[in-house]
Amino acid sequence: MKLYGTTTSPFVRRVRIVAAEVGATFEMVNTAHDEGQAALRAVSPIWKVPVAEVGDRVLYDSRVIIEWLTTFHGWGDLRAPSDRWREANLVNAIDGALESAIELFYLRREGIDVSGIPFGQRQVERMDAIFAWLSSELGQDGFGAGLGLPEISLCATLDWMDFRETYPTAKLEGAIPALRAAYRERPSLVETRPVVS
Ligand SMILES: N[C@@H](CCC(=O)N[C@@H](CS)C(=O)NCC(=O)O)C(=O)O
Repeated sequence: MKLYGTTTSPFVRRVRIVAAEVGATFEMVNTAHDEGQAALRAVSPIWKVPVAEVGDRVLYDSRVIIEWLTTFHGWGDLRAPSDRWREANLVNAIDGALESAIELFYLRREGIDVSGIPFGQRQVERMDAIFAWLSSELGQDGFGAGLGLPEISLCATLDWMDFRETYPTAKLEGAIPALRAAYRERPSLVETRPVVS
């Protein structure tokens, strides 16, 4: 498999974590630089990462790539979803928070003071609301027993928020920091921590 992406993207990281967990190997095309970006644009009209190339098939979107990985490699030591609709809701909510943070990051990079505009405040309030709901969904075992896609997605989101300073995750209390602490040293998470490359 050829994986187009960066070593900072939280969506790419989900795929890298699942690949490590299920024992799938891939060759990475770094899209942070001009050459990789041109290669990405040649295979995807969406211009977002991750994108995977498997044989003559091209897969867009982290969820689709993860579905491909688990379909052809199994779930390894990961938790397969027992209630796929609930897990989809959890991942959708996590994506909602992450997309808000990414929008703020891009705007800030353009020099816009996001804290001073209603759009920026709405994103922060949305992230607060999502994390409050996720906290209420978390039990002693996470969202279920073992490491599943919602846990991977949430840990990757929070690590990226810290890395890019897009949301003050230190203010989160209770079940969310406990979940992070439980998986912080898992090899697949350690090996994929965000770094600029
Ligand atoms: N729904 C997509 C989201 C992917 C996404 O937003 N990727 C970001 C990087 S974290 C990106 O490539 N952004 C480039 C852009 O917006 O121009 C997925 O799950 O793969």
